[in-house]
Amino acid sequence: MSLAEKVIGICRELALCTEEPGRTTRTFLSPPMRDVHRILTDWMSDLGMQVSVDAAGNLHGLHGSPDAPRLMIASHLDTVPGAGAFDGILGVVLGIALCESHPKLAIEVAGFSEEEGVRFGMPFIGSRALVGTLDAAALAKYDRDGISVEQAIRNYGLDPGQILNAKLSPRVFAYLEFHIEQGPVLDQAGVPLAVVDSIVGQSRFSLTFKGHANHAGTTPMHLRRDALAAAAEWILDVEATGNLESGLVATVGALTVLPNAGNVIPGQVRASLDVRHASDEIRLQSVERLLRSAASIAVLRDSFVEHAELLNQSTIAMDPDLCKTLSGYAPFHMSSGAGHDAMILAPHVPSAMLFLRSPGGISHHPDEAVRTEDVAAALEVGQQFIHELERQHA
Ligand code: HGY
Ligand code: MN
Ligand code: MN
Repeated sequence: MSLAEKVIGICRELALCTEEPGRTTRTFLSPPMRDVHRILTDWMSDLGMQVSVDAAGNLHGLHGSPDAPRLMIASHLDTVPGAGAFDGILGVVLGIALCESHPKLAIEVAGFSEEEGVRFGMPFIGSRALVGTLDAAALAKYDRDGISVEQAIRNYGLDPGQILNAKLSPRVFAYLEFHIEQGPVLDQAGVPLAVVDSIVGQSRFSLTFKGHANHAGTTPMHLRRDALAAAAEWILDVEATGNLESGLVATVGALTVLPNAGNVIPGQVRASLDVRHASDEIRLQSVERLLRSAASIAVLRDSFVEHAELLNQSTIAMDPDLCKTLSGYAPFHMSSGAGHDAMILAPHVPSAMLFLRSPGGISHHPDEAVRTEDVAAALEVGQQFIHELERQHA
């Protein structure tokens, strides 16, 4: 079996570590994360790597001397509900696979505990802990079962009081993240790999529309304060707004309807909002417009709407020197519409990303895939990149 085939096999094995039998769903420090940690820890230990888990639940493996300058190769271990087998995890598995080729450079592989933002609505918990931006407010956020981030860390057997010690080692001089593209660009261009120049900024909000629950059979239409009808009118405005600017995307992906019964007029609806654009100005203007439209729709329907900001992440450029080095081996460049941990690390350490082609442009879906030859190409580029960094740091 080739190393590329081994990488794909391990990703598919880890996809079976799930909260939901029959589909891949793995959120922040949920029970299947223990199996992922065990499988990767066994592999890294066999390679002689020093393995640890920090207070934010990030898995770390160090190959080489603890005192040597080190390259971090990382991505996330969590998934969206009904995920594919490669989003996030491929970047961690490729990092460990590159340690199999006995690099002289010290390499720290990290598997971040949570990037998608599924459990708490707030993304990047693992990498934000590493760069010290996971504050008390973030630790206090709770999931739909009323469990806080802090309690989830405790439930996993870790000490949230040590979060401040879960910091990026000062010995890390560069960060590299391999990730599937998750879109159609490379597939349509017939290109296996791409260097990522920048990652577009994203805003995430939770909006709560509050009307009045009532009997669906006895309440005349003109006397209703239907929170779901208000949210539905706003969601169409979200779609219309996304169509106003090229490169703008605006999505409502999650809805919670209360009391969620067919014969009750919805009294309350919580809706997610995800807005992204390469220009922070256009993104923030679009968000403002959508918050205003939600408020005016609510007023006209004699209802209320509240909003909570969950993320305001600027567009982030990757490190030009690292990108230039990578381009020597993978000439195709593109920006990323998907968010990645690299955008959290980039303000703190020179960072680079290498995309692998997503056949059919499919992701956040069980049909997500990679080609064996593209994984082999990524391993080849990774080895050349490491050798060049070894030469620069010799
Ligand atoms: O949502 C994203 O951009 C990424 O998949 N976390
Ligand atoms: Mn994802
Ligand atoms: Mn991802």
